[in-house]
Amino acid sequence: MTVSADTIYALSSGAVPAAIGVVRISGPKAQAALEALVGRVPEARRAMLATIRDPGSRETIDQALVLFFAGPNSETGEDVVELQLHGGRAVIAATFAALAALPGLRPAEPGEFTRRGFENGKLDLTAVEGLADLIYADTEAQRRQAVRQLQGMLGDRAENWRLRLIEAMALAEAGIDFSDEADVAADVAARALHAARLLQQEIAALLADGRRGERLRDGLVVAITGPPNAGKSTLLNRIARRDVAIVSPHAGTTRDVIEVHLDLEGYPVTLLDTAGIRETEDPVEQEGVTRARARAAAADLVLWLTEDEAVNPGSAPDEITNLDSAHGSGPETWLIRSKIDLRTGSLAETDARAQLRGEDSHFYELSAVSGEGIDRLLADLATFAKSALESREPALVSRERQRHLLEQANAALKRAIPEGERGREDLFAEELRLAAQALGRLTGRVDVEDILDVIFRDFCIGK
Ligand SMILES: Nc1nc2c(ncn2[C@@H]2O[C@H](COP(=O)(O)OP(=O)(O)OP(=O)(O)O)[C@@H](O)[C@H]2O)c(=O)[nH]1
Ligand SMILES: [Mg+2]
Repeated sequence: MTVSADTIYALSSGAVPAAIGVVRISGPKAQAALEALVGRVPEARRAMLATIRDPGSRETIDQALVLFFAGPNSETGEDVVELQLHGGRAVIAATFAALAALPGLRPAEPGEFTRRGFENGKLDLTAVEGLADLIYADTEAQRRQAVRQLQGMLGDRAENWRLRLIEAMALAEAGIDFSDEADVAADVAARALHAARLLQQEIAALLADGRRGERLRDGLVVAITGPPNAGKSTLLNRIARRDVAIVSPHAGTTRDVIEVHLDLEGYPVTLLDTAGIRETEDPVEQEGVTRARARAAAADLVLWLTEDEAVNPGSAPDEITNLDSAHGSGPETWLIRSKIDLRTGSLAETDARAQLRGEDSHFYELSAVSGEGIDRLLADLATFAKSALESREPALVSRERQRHLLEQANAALKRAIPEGERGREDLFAEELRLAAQALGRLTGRVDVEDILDVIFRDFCIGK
């Protein structure tokens, strides 16, 4: 266990003023700090109502609920004090001033509490990442995924693989040692090879998840594109239920890409409004069109919006085809006919045509002004997001860092297997070592100093 010399403190609850402000103190002087503020220390893990006083002036700062957690049974693994104060600015400021005056105490850096927890073996790196994701989760599906990570679903599996790899390495090395006794050598080598094959299959299976975890963490991207004036910005505003984008009868209003984050039945979707696609002399609009095309090509789904009544699901407009062919297989595209409130024909007729087409076809007719047809689009978007992000097996990989290390382990195992088959035990063992090292980095067991800063940087102070 690492014992830091410094004792750290921070406001761990949200912005003040608030009903309650939680100040946490962690480190070797935590207990002494509590004694200085309160005069006594409650039984560990028992809440106590106490008067918080400035240790210098003895002036009362606040009445608070205080808790003491004796290390190593605490979140950081060190002695931890929690003060549940009234969440007023002056209360927190006076408490901080009192703490700062005590020897050996200093304000915490962002993520420092969690970092101490990691260094003291309270949670592995994948769980730390899960904790960060949990704090930033916007939707139910993201929360569920973050909780899985925090609970160690990926970390435990990686650690299990790493231990099995170490066993296989030991077998391979035993094979080298027993090379005089051919039977023994052949037997242990075969066992090591079998273990490596199994591990490689398991890691490859985990990686073959269509990047669902990463997509869930980042949110699916849905781009609204189409000719100028089709009503793209009006549709975005309607779905966002606020005036995010400027709407005007002037063709070529939108230039920048505008993003709105949606929670569709628990699934995160980023909806993009883009510049209307057309040939133009205006250099600013040209840049807008370039950006629109680029973002649409990289999206998970494109909504092609047009008021052109001649366009129908059978005849995809050229622009869609261009969008697709530019990137081989482009994103799935749904065709939407806008402004149906302006149409002279009756809506009953529209409904009848929708019936004929059947519910599967992704062709929509709607009015962003009257709201007609929006519900069906939103329902289908939610279904799309659900099927893209969810499957029976929850995805365990949620970040590029994790995928990269698992791919390294997988690649090392793939190189190891043919070496093992050729009886080159030393090369076989070396590749297994590399695979184990990659898995060790995933959970933070080895060689992690360089990546720690990157991970903890994203945390807030007090976490
Ligand atoms: N009647 C009616 N008018 C609409 C509808 N949607 C948009 N409009 C009008 O059409 C005009 C253009 O709407 P925008 O939302 O700015 O169109 P856009 O596709 O974002 O246009 P650009 O940004 O220029 O590409 C505005 O005058 C809107 O009020 C609709 O469903 N019904
Ligand atoms: Mg617009």
